[in-house]
Amino acid sequence: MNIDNYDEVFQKLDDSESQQALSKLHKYISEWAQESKGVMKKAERDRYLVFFEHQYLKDYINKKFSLLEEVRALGEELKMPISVSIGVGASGNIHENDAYARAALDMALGRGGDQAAIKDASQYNFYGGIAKDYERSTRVKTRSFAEALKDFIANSDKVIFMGHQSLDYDAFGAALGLQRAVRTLGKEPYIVVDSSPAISKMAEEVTAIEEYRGMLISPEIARDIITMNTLLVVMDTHRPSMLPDSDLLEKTTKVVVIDHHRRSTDFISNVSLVYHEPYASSTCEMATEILQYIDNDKKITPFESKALYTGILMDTKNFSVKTGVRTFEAASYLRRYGLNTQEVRKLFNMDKDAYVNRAEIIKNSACVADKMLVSVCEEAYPDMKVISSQAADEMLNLAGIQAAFVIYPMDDETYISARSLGTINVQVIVEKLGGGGHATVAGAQVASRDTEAVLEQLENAIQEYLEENEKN
Ligand SMILES: [Mn+2]
Repeated sequence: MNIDNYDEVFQKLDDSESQQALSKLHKYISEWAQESKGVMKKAERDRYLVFFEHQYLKDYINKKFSLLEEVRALGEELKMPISVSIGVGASGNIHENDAYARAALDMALGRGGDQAAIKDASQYNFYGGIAKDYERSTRVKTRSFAEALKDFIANSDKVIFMGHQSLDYDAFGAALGLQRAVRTLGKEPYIVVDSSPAISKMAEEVTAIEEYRGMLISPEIARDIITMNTLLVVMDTHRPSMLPDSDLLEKTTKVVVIDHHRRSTDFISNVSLVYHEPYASSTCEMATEILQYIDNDKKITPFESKALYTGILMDTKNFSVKTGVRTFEAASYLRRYGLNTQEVRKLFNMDKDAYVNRAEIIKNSACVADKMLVSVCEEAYPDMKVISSQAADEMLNLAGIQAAFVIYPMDDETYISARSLGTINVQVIVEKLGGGGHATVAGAQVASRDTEAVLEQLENAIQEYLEENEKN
């Protein structure tokens, strides 16, 4: 069990307040352990170990790990982001359960904390996960990651950046920013691009810049030039299934992951270095911070600052969600290095047909539950992936709407685009249909062409989600 945000919280409280809060926490945890006649040990200042018999696990599950709620209430009382994360190992022997519990706790923390994860020999199950991702003000992690990344770059023959499939401005912008550090350190950078329409305008601009000649490559070319000594930087995802070419992971010994999505159960396995911050607004925010710690004499260009800024803008919906102090600090750094915000606006101009189609999707939406809209499309419009996510985003501007879903057919499957303002966790909802993402931006691909059937599955998932969160 981990007390989340320990340093943040206890730095801000005065001595007597923090003593009181700690003893309350200790009491809650000890009472919780007694429910199963278990044993509790404080392992570190922010870590507890609890041992209990397997027969009591179902009671904890039935009560939805009531400790989470109690601690959250204490946090609200103190106006501090106090929460606990619980990792449970079950079904193995004591040795195996220890390892499962640690893995489960990592998973709970990677998903943003304030939740319980249970791991047994075959799977993970999650409970809770309501608190928002709180921003941490300490940058120790960023600095040490930047140092390590610099070493990796300097000791590799070249660097290949790879974002997720259907590359977006966040993945692409972060790669365009970080390739500057690679050049400064005297190595050749490459960026793997697919034919994603979402980034085509910026990709055109890249091809027109002399210095970038040959930098954008297809997955096929990446396979050709990668060696065991090439650094492969995976951006804006940590799931092998999301990559345009996951075989590349096997072709080098050096894989780095930079991502801000909540952790899902499939994490790239052979990573050398991970920078995973679910509280960060965007990969571009993380990349901007990293650049500040890789001491460049040669700073980023105005074009690169635009690319980074565009990713931040996309993922925060114009600085309205997941935007923290560090997001604005990153933006102000970019402005200092030549960001031209009017240039950014041109990237978002859209043609009339696309605009009309998007409006059509919004027009056809209906309430699927309180504060939630869903629009089902029988046919996909051109550039459907982009238009559907824009439509879902746009629906959040409607009064009283907290979450929006767009369902549409794509090849032999049905896709769901899900967006939320934050109070409804759409990640948890689409996970029930095999999807993923994070609390405010998520999606799923269902192996069925029957959009009505998928709508029904989504309705059930929403119902289940609402029942799970009834108390809150
Ligand atoms: Mn992103």
